[in-house]
Amino acid sequence: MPTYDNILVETHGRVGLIRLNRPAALNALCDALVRELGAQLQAFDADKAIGAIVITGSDRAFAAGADIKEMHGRTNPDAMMEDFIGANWESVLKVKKPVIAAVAGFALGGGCELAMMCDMIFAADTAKFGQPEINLGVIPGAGGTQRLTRAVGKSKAMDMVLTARMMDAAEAERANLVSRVFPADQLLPEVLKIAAKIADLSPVAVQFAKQAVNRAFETTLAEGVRHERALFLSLFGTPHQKEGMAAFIEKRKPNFQ
Ligand code: CO8
Repeated sequence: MPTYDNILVETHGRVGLIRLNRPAALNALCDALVRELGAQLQAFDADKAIGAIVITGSDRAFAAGADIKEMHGRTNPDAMMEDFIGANWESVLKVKKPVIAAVAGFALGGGCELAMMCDMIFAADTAKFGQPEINLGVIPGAGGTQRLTRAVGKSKAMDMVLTARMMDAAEAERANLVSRVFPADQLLPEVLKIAAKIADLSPVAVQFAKQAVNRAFETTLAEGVRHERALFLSLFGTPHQKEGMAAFIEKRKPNFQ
């Protein structure tokens, strides 16, 4: 397993786990961390032994945002030329396998945006989500105004982005920002179980399912349904469809690997 300065990497069976690991800065997403995260996501995506990926932080923080100390001195031309929000920040979006965020503690600013780029968010009952950039004289810059609005609706998104208030786990679940909430000590074991279940399914069907759901955010209903239909039909050309349906009929567990 590669070693990095700002993340820890583990495998649990077919699940790849990435722990954000800058405890002294509440996992603030400095350039080096974001680069390392991108590199490991790419490595897990390319690894046939991995079927799903989990990103988590510590009990105290998933990530408290982009690194304010690193951003503070940046000028506009520097920021434009370095493309500091570009390729690495969006590396999660390029992953074909499911990426799950397991959030305990603070998920603020870029930390909340990173979680929202994942395919699902599971939260500990200690989780706190927020887009507090307005307090710093800026606004969210890695998709926060768009993904939060699509997840929780306009009024709540405006409330969060304009007042910088944090949303706790219970509110985040009610508002559909997160899919399930677990007691803090159960979060990682439960998320690893969910990820392991997904990782044992047909990798092609899982990839297509992820692609089809994501298309719902990008296109019209009619085009999205056409896209879904094309993916659905193409799965009938895979051995996984034969295996999945045969296993049902023969009353046994399918073997997709
Ligand atoms: N950046 C850098 N350091 C941080 C950050 C951060 N975002 N958050 C916390 N830290 C550091 C603190 O400076 C402190 O370090 P030190 O001990 O050296 O002073 C350490 O982490 C512990 O933090 P606190 O002492 O503040 O801990 P508290 O428990 O008192 O407070 C909070 C916790 C409420 C989370 C508080 O730390 C806080 O408000 N943090 C900043 C949250 C924030 O504003 N996030 C948004 C940042 S901007 C952003 O994310 C833009 C995203 C754009 C994406 C694309 C750009 C690359």
